[in-house]
Amino acid sequence: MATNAVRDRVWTALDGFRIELPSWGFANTGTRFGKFVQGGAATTIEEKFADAAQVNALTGASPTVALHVLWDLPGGKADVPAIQALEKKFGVKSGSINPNLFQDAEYKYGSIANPSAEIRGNALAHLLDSVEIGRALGSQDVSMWIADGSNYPGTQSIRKRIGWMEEVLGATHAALGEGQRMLVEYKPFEPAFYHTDIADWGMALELARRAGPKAKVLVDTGHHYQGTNIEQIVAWLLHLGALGGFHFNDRKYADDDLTLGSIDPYQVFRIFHEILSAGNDDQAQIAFMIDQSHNLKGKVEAMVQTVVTAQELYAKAALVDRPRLAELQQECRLVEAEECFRGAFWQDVRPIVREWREARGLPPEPLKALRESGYVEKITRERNSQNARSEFRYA
Ligand code: LRH
Ligand code: MN
Repeated sequence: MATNAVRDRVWTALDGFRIELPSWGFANTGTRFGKFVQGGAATTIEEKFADAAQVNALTGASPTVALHVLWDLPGGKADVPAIQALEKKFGVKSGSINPNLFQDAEYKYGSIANPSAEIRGNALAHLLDSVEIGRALGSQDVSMWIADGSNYPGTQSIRKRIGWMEEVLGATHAALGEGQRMLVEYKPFEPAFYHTDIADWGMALELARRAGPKAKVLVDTGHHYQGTNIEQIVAWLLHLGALGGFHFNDRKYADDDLTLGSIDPYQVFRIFHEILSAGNDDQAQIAFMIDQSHNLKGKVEAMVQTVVTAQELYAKAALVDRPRLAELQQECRLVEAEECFRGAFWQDVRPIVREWREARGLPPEPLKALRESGYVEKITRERNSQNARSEFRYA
């Protein structure tokens, strides 16, 4: 039976834990080799808000949904009133605004790093639209992933492209309004396979710093080479006051976008420990977001499972006796320190988390509640014909 102290620490942690859902996580996605269409997948922004609201109602931890501009606001700023109506209807707010600078044909050789000043201008225009949309929706973050890069040595000037990116990111930063931030996401490769212009945390950090004080770094857990110590990067970014947020997912090999904690839950625990070891002010600045694509798992089910797993891993990290650990670390009492640290990870917090849910008027078992709600069957009936029409061909 958990002591009151343990229970209080877990409950306090869960009361403050929020994680944002990606609208695209509810839509039919796939790999370049295939897309397995699900009858209940969301194809409209209304359906994405409805699914996000369902996940929030079951978990109590996901009141915002991240939007990808060209996928969710194809009309740009003109779509803002419709989004605001959906926010009211479903009780979930728009979260981070994600520009799309990776799908238009003109961005074949890059967007903000493209040799063509005209194309860089078009990319800047899209970023400024995204800032405008964020301001109109009252969202804090414009979260940008730049897919730019090249596939063959010698085919692009890496140095010139750095300068071009700085110009565009500086102009974007200048347009940010009160309370707005821009998050710079890095990724080592894909879709570019020789060089990627923003490939690691150092490049993202320097570009953010040069853009200005409202620019921070976004850590997508799937965007690291094998063997990279991600929590060390997190510690550095916290130390530098440059950590803006996370895209959580999991991977065995590359940017697999699998569900959080499905491959390496201890990794997420170690990241949460670095966050919880930071001061409260720092913690408040850090946006927790999910960025996954559910090709095989049911999309709403996978999202509920992900939020529940994140809550449980955050609760475990909250159980680390940090003052004791600091003592043991200071005295280099290695095994005791490791047992103090890892011991929290071994703790089964699920009974305490269930109690917390009941105390907060939430279903004790969100996944079971989802199944019993018949929600997935309902949306599958409603959306099947729409999804049956979508076809995918690689070549
Ligand atoms: C790129 C990425 C980025 C999103 C996309 C859906 O791999 O992580 O954050 O724009 O996934
Ligand atoms: Mn991402």
